[in-house]
Amino acid sequence: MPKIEMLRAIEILDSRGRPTVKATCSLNGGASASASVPSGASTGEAEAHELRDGDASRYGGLGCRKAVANINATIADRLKGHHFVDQHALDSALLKLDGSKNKNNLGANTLLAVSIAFARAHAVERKVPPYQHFADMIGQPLRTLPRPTVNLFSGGKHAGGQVVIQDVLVVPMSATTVDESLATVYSVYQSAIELTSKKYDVRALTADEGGLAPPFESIESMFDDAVGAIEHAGFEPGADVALAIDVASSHFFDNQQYHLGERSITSDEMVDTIKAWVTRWPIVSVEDGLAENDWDAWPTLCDALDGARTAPPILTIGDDLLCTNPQRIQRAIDHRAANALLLKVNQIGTLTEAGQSLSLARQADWQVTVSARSGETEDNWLADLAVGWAGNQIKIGSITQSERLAKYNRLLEIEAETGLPLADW
Ligand code: 2PG
Ligand code: MG
Repeated sequence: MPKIEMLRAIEILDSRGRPTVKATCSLNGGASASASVPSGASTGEAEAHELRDGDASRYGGLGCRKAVANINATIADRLKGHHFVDQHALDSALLKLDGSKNKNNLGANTLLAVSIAFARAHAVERKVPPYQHFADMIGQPLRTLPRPTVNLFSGGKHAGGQVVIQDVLVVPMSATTVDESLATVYSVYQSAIELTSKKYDVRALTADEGGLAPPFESIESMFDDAVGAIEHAGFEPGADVALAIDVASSHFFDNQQYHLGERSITSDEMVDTIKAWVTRWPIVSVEDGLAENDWDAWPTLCDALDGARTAPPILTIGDDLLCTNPQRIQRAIDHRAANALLLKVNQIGTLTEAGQSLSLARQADWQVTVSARSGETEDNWLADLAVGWAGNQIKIGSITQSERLAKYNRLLEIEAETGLPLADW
């Protein structure tokens, strides 16, 4: 049974140059491992509390020294020398120490760093790879590798705001391996650079997750350009490479209206708009098509997308809507508000709670996309988690920045090691 010998944390910087937390956990048998936590920009209201120092003179208030001190003092003092039979036991102790509903006391970023560092150290102690340990944690066998959904174009809060929707992603549909998926995405990404730099007469500039962000005239031209890039790369749109979108619509919903550039429309009109998009373009997944608290309209969207196409089926994914929170997921299941979960463990704060979210989604026969955040580190645990928890898809960002590549490269490594098949759409 693992006994915690040492817990230490330091403040490091994420891909936006903002502070975040890295924790190291050592067990008495000598196993030791670290984990760093990511951070979002287009965050949901219902996310667990991310603890920041609030001292405006340092990193504009974004420092994580309090979170680090919470680990080095409060948490280390209480957990050192204690045995934890499994992840659930460790996470329960963390939740008890925090004692608040929303991780307001110690911070979800603080708890997650410890939760994942412990999981990894435990995997080392068990002499199994982290992906195997994650699978054992939820009592499931390894099944498949997650199909990559890769950021091509960016807007919204991750770019200059020229278009309100946040991501247009490409999904290699006919690829049968991670390796082939990434080679496919590379060709599409290169042709998108070529086409958009000519069309908009700008150098290819990238947004927070590496997506291209030329001055698109409209949402529609963003979709047209994505399809153009797929064709120019020699693939058949929809059959070989499809599109997924993160509308991130909570961030342009105000006064019961969706403010789509010059147009302000109602929830019903937003559903009609999205339905028209999926009819016109080969879109197979719509994340946060509606705002996080527009609960009444979500079942209409889910129905509309369900009926829009059967092969391949269109996912109605909840991100801000669900915040990887079991209560919100249960509500969405009860109301048929979505049929897929975007799973981001830092939205909830511990692996155990994220595992509960996963299991609710699975029981409802939902698909699960395991997702990174827009602020990431070079840590690669996300790839192991997505494999261990058999995510149907993985969303990491584009294929250009090292904080993203760390995860893609880890997926390639896991593929070479396990030979697991790629998940079907
Ligand atoms: C999202 C994520 C990742 P952020 O909205 O899905 O793209 O963004 O981490 O900023 O919430
Ligand atoms: Mg999102």
